[in-house]
Amino acid sequence: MSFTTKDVVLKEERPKTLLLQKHSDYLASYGLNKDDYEYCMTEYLRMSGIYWSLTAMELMGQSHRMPKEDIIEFITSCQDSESGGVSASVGHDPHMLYTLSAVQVLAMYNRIDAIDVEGVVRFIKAMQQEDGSFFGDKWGEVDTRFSFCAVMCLSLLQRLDAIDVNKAVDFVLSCMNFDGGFGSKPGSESHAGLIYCCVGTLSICKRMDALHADELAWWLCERQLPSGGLNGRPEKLPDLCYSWFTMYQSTLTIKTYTTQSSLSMLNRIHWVDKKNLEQFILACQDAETGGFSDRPGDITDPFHTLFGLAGLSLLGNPSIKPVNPTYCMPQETIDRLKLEPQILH
Ligand code: GRG
Ligand code: ZN
Repeated sequence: MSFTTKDVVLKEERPKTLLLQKHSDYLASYGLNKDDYEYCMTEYLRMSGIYWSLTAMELMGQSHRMPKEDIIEFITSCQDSESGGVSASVGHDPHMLYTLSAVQVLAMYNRIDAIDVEGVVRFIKAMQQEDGSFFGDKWGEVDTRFSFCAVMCLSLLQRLDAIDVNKAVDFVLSCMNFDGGFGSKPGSESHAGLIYCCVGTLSICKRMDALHADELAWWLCERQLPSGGLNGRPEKLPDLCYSWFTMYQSTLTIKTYTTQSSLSMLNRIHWVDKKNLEQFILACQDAETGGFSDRPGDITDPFHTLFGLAGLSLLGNPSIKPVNPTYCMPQETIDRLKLEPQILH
């Protein structure tokens, strides 16, 4: 019996430099033709699409190319006056994911006044359950993603006091696995995206002490494949977005290793090879259309474009503005709001 590693091979003719102008043009023209097939098919996540595009543009110093007033008006029209939640698009059901995206966008624009803040707080508060978990919407799906949406959104509104934070933390901790990672609910498999959500929740609630940093760092290091890319869980293909979701934990937890006593373990696994990861991210650019895709050669989209740029920012690329690892928003916005998510030193 043989074991094969699922991975990709980077071609010699791949993009090796950062094509900033191309990405700015790509995002500026995205959605200009409302009849585009892809644009129509993504209506159900429009609000998050605006967050991904605007954040990417902000990180490139290009947000003036986005239609600010139209975006703010769209957000206002997506708030449901009854529940207070925000939907992905006009006439859709309000949901935690889109409520967060709306608040993130308004926070970047410094225009929180454009929505009914008390309504948002009421919506999020109503989603919290007795065990501390959160529903995504009135239909009752529970997921640690929604815990993260709740605390991030309320912290941006300076209203964390509206929910039971201790219970929210307890629920997230009940989703921790033997490997130090986290899943979507108690007993669910560890996944890099959900680890980001759970560690992010602990970071905002200043409870990073509760992490099992040793086990977590080991699991995260093992996500890097020979191509330099990272997968979201064992035996899966690498995907650019996980460079963000995993790199994030690296900045929060693995730093501890390099400065403290567990160097021996790090030396065996060499956590993430930054040079290789950078090459993988750059290879996910499309030199013709602009934008980044999940893997080299695939079709680009705003989601992977944000995480490509944010990942390069975390790797220290000087032509991209610093990104906050917890909020995935420009550090300058987080500083303006005087937010101080916890980071392990
Ligand atoms: C503010 C950046 C930011 C995010 C808000 C929505 C959200 C909070 C985080 C999403 C985290 C995430 C990507 C979770 C992944 C969920 C999951 C279990 C995906 C599995 O999908 P598959 O099976 O992918 O298609 P893999 O790569 O595992 O094959
Ligand atoms: Zn992806």
